[in-house]
Amino acid sequence: MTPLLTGQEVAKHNTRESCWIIIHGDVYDVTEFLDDHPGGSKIILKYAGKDATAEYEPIHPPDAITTNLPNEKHLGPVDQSTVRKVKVEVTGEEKARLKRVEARPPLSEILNLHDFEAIARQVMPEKAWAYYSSAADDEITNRENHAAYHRIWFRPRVLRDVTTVDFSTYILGHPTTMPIYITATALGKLGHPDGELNLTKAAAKHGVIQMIPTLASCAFDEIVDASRPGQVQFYQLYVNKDRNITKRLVQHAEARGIKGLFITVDAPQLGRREKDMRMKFTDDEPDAQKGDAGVDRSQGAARAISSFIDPGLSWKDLDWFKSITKMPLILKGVQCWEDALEAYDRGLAGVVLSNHGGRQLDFARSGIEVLVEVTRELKAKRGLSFPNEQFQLFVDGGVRRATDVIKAIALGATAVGIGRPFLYAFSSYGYEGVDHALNILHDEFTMNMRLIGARNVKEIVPEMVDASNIGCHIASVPGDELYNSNYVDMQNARLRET
Ligand code: 173
Repeated sequence: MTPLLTGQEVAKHNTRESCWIIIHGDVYDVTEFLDDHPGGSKIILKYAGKDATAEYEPIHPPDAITTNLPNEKHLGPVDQSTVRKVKVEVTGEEKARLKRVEARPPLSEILNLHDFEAIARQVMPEKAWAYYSSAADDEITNRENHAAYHRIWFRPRVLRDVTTVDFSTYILGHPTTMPIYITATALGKLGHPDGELNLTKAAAKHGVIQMIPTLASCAFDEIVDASRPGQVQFYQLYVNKDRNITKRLVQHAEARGIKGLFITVDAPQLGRREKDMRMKFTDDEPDAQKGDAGVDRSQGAARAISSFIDPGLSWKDLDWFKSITKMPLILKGVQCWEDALEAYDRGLAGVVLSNHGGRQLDFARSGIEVLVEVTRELKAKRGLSFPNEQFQLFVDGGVRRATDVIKAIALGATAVGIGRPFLYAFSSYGYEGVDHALNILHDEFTMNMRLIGARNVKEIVPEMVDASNIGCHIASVPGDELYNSNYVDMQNARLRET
């Protein structure tokens, strides 16, 4: 047996000419990889000769390093007792944050999904909060996603004996206790060390479906392994320029029992998320920001790790997907009826009407608004009625209340995706937070189903909502905060000083 490497030996390789790092107790020679690292070389060099696990973990799947480095660069395990812990200086700011973590209210005081966001904002590391909360450009669509629900009002029915209400339903033929699913969001470990597993466990307990993201912090297999027997999971796919990689991912997902493939179609290039960009995940100096790979490294973690996504993806690729998998195919990120119709005509299983949580095209309309035109046009052009088992419509973005979900169901959605609220729940309270969030939604469903007079999901019908103003963007366009804060108010005439 070769003797274990020591921390002292590793520490000698702390330069661009010879750069070794330790991740999860193993030593890697990354010298030749430095300029290929999508996140830039600077961030690696910061850990040259040291243990980089803490920095690496939240933003890489655990196997990223083993799959990207040739075998001979894996130098073997290090004797952990000889590794000097990288001293993380606890700044005053960090101390203050830890105090705020201690000051979190008990879950019993968290009354709604907004509360999780309010707490997360105060207790999350600043970078993580910036990444989760950020959205495209002026964040108009991000806020419109929620505001759009304010343009839909209820027309409840009364005297219907609502002693018991049941809001369970089926998504792509699979049962769920509520007409929602946990949608895919990247980089779960930025918010909590257990990352996406918090969602898997809570989804199991509540009988709801989790969509596993391509860019999860936890390994795909880890997330599937954490599921209970029979627990249904979907997979969100970013399509790689290298279709062999995509094929491997898709077929592996299918072999592991994934029940639906949600292909993201709204992100040929990642939107500008300026809150994220201002945080600069990398410590690159300004002149080092354009790497050899042409990846602009000034633009936050998301941009850096998304350079593999294929902007060349097109309708023509869909037949290929059908040829490599039997999983139902759903397009995630459809934004007008024309594309929904195309998806239907091409025999897909459904579409998610989504603008990616407002993180892509600013001034994209909300999913709920698009839902209204999609049901109208697909009825007119193909005689479809919704909800429809053969072609299912989903929406996501801006959902904070069961009333939001009920509005979408009334308008023909099969189910609604919820993303950020669950991230905020586990970032502030771990698994228990997600459990509590799902309890809140459950209670809200019970009450609101009673109040609108629907005993089951089938009884939530279009007549129960007035969405006639949904396309009216005059009513509640959110303020343009960046612009407003720069605008200097005009002044009225004043009296002279005496
Ligand atoms: O919205 C996102 O942040 C997202 O989808 C993404 C894409 C690539 C890398 C990281 C996150």
